[in-house]
Amino acid sequence: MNPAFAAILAVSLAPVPMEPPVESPGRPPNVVIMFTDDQGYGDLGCYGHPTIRTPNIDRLAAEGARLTQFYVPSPVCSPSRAALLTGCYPKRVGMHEHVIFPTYAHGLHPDEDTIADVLSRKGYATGCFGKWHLGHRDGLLPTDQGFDVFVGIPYSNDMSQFHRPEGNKYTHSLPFLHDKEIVEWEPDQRLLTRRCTEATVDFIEANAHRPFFAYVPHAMPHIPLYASEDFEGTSRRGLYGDVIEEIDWSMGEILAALERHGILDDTIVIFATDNGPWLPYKQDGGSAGPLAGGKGGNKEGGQRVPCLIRHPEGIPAGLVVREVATSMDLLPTIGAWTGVELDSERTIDGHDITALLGGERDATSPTEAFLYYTAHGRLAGIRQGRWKLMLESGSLHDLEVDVAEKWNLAKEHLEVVERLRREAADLDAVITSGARPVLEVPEPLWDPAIVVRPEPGP
Ligand SMILES: [Ca+2]
Repeated sequence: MNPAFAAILAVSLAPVPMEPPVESPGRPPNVVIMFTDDQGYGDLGCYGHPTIRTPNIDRLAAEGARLTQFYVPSPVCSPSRAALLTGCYPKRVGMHEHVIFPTYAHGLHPDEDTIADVLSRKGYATGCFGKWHLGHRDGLLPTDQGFDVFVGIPYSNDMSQFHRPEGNKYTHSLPFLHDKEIVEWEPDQRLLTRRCTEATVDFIEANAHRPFFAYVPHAMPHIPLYASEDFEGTSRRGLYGDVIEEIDWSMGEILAALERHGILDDTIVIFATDNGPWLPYKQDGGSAGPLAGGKGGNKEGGQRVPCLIRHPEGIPAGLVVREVATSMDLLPTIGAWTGVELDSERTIDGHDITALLGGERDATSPTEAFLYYTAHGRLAGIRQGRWKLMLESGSLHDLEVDVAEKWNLAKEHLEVVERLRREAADLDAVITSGARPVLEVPEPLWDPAIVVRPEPGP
């Protein structure tokens, strides 16, 4: 065992000062959201992967809900993250036009109400541990968006001249941040999952006596893939599987920390991913299981992702939700479960899905229609009920029957095509007319062209 890991293990095995579980009846539940990067619908044991082992994440399915038709409203990182945190279509918050690159000056407007903002107002401790990717200038970082603390990287792990296997267009180095301070350039990416897990566990330990929100957007399995030496070479699915199994270890560490403090059942634990697998990277990309397509596209594999939610007070164990739900629903649903009031003046697109998750018989999705937007924010399609219409190709699929989108039924259902075309245009027009601006920040926090060479690895 390497000495660094031995030291970490020693710390994690050291007796934890046990505070008695807080049993004050009015205490709202804690919230943990793990949101991984570019992990496909098929990349978990509980979603049918034949060789990747994910017992800790699968535990959420056994003890909570597994959603089979859960969507993110963009097939790429930044818009998807904006939607998760604000409960809005990316277009409504101006974040629909692709991802934020290191030279960009804009980001999610700090006036938007993120999950961290609303929980913070209710007295929650809030922390973000992983990859942010919603703006990296002063005023746009996690600590400007409702988080008390941030540990991680400001954008994708490939956004560095040292870290892209092919097609590298970057000229600078990747920073690792604590709040807004650069603590390191070119962090050892083999340790990213572990470091962000340890920071999350430390945060839980420090805040176990009060309500908290931990947002854990792991940088992995976005390429380039890295696992720590304890995981590299240990899975049957190659490096990609090693990375997923380390993410599963991370979930195990977090669940164990909650159990140590007697607060697991007082915590809403959510696992989801920001978009589908990055297929051009072949074995370094994941699997969308039975779905067609992947990251960057509007086929189901790009936008339908795994989602598991454990919250014994609100969800019966082993529930499978087959209705449509979206990442935009998490903010209003968490609001309902925690008793946090959302700003009634602010329009959001997500819906409270506590009834669906409560396993109520015949509960149906409150999402009347779901709009698909391209990676660059153009309206691409609509789902309503069983039907999915893609606007440009005019193809119509019955997703209840044809999950792989193989059979175009447009000719047989011309009236459905016409109706969906109108509805998509109308809904998009409403979002566009109510859209709110991003914030541009003229001054960078660090020189975007800076190059700091990584330390040679051991
Ligand atoms: Ca992503």
